Amino acid sequence: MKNLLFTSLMLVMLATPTAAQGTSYANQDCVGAIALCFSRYNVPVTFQGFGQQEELRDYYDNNFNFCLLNGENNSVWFKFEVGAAGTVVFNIEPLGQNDDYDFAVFNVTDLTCAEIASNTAPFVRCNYALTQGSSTGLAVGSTSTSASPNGDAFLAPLAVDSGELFYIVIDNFTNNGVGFNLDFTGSTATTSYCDSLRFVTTAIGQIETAQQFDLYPNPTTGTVNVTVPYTAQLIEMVDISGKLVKRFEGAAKGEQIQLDVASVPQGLYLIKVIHAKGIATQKLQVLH
Ligand SMILES: [Ca+2]
Ligand SMILES: [Ca+2]
Repeated sequence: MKNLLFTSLMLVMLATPTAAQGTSYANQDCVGAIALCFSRYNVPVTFQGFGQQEELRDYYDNNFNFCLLNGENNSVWFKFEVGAAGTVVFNIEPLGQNDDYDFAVFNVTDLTCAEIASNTAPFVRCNYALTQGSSTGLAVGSTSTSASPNGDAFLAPLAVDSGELFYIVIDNFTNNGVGFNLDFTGSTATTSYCDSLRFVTTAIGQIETAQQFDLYPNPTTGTVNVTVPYTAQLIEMVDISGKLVKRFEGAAKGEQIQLDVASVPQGLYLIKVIHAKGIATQKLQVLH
């Protein structure tokens, strides 16, 4: 059935451009991934389309063994950075009986979202099993690391080490999903930080450009001032591997936020401003 659906979808997608319509979420792209802790989450959101960038189709086109044959359909991206080593399990429980969630997990340690987009970040789990209305994920007792449409709903737990960084894309095969629960509570590993679940909407075609906030001085040796001409939900400083260095929750329109980077190692960083219309990013050089 999934293969038939896949074939039909491919024909539709070949016939028409695949740009998503209407509202999407910044979290539908790797760069907007929400950092998770290993607890239980409720995600009552209908994700439609692939966001601003269709990372998975490009990835699939260049990775023969990647299981998500139809690329990125109706997706949302999460990430976790490992605190204490251990195992990771999770359960994606659909809230709707028609929803068939699939997923892939990428090891992005020492890499960035750019390596997923350029097809060089390794995927460590990939599941495309037909699981309409039922759960899928990683579970103790499972041994597979990848599943085709007729494969196992659950794959092997992931053994992770401290400091490693992983991205998870959860993709709904149907386009009218009503959300899911995401439960990591059986994991023995821990995470080093997590975000609140905040799904930032962005109108297609209206994502802000990198120049739309002020960042000075740059390069800097001690502090850097960030001024946003709009209300921002979150300001993040990440290193080039994607690891979070600093975070500032919320900034009013025109407010100047000062980040102290005196204790941050010299190097190149990204300042990400997350706001109602998307994510704006600029490079920051720290010199000492
Ligand atoms: Ca995407
Ligand atoms: Ca599935």
